[in-house]
Amino acid sequence: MSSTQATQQITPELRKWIVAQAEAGHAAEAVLKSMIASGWNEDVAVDAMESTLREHLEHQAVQKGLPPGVPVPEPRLEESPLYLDAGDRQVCVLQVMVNPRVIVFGGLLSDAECEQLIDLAKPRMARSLTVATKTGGEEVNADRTSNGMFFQRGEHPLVRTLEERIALLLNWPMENGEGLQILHYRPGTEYKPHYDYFDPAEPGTPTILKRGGQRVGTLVMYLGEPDKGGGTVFPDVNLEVAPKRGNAVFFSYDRAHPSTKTLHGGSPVLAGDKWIATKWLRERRFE
Ligand code: PD2
Ligand code: ZN
Repeated sequence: MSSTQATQQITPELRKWIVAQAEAGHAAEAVLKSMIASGWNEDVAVDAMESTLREHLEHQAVQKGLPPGVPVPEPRLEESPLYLDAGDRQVCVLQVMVNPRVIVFGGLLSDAECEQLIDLAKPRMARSLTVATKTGGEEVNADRTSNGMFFQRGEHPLVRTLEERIALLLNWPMENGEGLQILHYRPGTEYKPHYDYFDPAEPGTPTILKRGGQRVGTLVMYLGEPDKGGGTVFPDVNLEVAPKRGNAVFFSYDRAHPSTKTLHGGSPVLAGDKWIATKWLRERRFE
């Protein structure tokens, strides 16, 4: 820390001033410039802006009756790297969106890993179940016409390798992840738009949350690409992610609420077969 940083304190008055500037519609860049012009150290100013506006947004959300936000998985993107170190692999950052928090990765898995995962899953595929929030059990869901299976965490060396890679990439403990789920979509099948967090209003949700808390993030990895259709869509922001083999889409949600804009679905597959692996991340250790 430089001597200026050590001596410049972020006072309550400064925080109030930052909020007032934002509410008056001044762009963050302009506010930062004027802070630096009046003698604030740039790092202190950036820090003050970020923390003040984050706290302000959180305060407003809770005042509006939203559940409080919780920490979520977040890759280390501060310096806008083209590649992220995921231990045994450098993963490309293809696209980044702030709200909703959506990140598209390239080359998370090799073609051989995708094929091996499909081969391991094939003998165990059954019509996909979703968690039944009414009861806390599992049920066949008409909105999800794919076939699927779950791997236990760490059940195979490849599964373990991927889990370690994902934990490093997303900066989130491996123990907080559910077991990998594999889904197979044939032509005509889809996964209608939904939220991945458990609906707090459903009676079965408290039981589900005892095991690891809420889901706070989803990583959908594309293992087998269809010829047409099958993109992952985010209807609130009109975003569609192409289901390219080896690539993945990550999104996080810090509260179980539509304000996260994480409504998403798997578009109908029009030709060919689509295979994905989904990793859901929980707040806490999932055992
Ligand atoms: O297959 C997809 O693209 C998709 C879409 C929505 C997967 C999931 N949700 C999921 O596994 O949660
Ligand atoms: Zn989903």
